[in-house]
Parts: sequence; C-alpha cells; structure tokens
Amino acid sequence: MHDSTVKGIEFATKSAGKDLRILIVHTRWNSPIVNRLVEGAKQTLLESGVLAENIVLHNVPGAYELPFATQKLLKASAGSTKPFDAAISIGVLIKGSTMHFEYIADATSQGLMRVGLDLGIPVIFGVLTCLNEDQAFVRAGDSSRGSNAHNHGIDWAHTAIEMATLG
Ligand code: DLZ
Repeated sequence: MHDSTVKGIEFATKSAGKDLRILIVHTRWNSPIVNRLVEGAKQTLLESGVLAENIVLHNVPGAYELPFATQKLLKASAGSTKPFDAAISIGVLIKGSTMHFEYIADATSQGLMRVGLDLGIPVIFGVLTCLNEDQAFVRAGDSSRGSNAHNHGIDWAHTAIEMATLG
C-alpha cells in the first residue's frame, strides 16, 4: 500500500525493514548539513522497523571517498552471517569558484552507481549537489533557511528499504 507522498514520490508506509541490515556511509565535509541528512535517514529506518543494531554508520572525509568506502564495506560484509541489504551514501557538495564541484559530483555519482551494479546490492545516491549552503540546508530539512524545507535523508531511507526488498 502506498499512501505517503514526498516530493512526488510515493513510498510504502510501514515498510518491512525489520529483517534488513543497512549501511550508511557519510562524509565529514559539510558535516552540519550531512549530520541532519544522516539523522533523517536513520530515524526513518528505525520507524520502518529496522533494528538499531542493524544500522551501521561509517564516515569518510569527502564525497569523492564515498564510492570506495561503500564498496569496501559492502564487500567485507558479503561473507558475514548478516550482510548488508543496502547502502545509503550521504554527502553534500557545494559549488565553489573552481571546477572541483563538477569533477567530484561526476566521479561520485558514476562511482556509486558502479558499486551498486557491480555488487548487486542497492546503493542509494544520498549526495546533494547544491549551488550554495542555503539550498543544501533546505534539502536537509532546515526551515530557517527557506520555504519547502524537506529532509532528503527520509526519502533515501525509504528508497533503501524499497530496493532492498525488491521482487
Ligand atoms: C575538495 C573538496 C571540495 C572543494 N568540496 C567538497 C564538498 O563540497 N563536499 C565534499 O564532500 N567534499 C569536498 N571536497 C573533498 C573531496 O570530496 C575529497 O575528500 C578530496 O578531494 C580528497 O580525495
């Protein structure tokens, strides 16, 4: 049953998260914004029935490191008794005055897609690519920074559960 609409996407409510193990890899770059996104994702996973001990957090320096770390941690868990069912890779890129933003955004999105397809485990793209800090805070649910604030970490958690239980 689908009855919860978030930014045009309908997610199944009370998703069956109770048997899932979810990896969250997040950056330390832009941590005030990233922490809000991680909290939104974590809270939503818990509300969807994922057990606290089955939500594993790992941090890396920046977005460019997300694909490598996500791949390494997913691979390491593959042989364990309770491998990860999905990963959410979270970071915030804010455009500066050089070409850094474009290179990192491109490499990170391509890299995360590749990790998911190569390993056959859903990897959720939790990277905001914003033109300024206000845009990023609004997308991390901070209503003091602009109208229509919404924490995208919530959507990423729902997406992780849906993709982990696909089929
Ligand atoms: C270097 C850099 C810059 C300029 N901006 C960001 C950013 O906005 N968000 C982010 O997550 N990381 C940034 N980084 C760091 C790179 O992602 C990476 O950590 C370094 O280039 C080292 O590989």
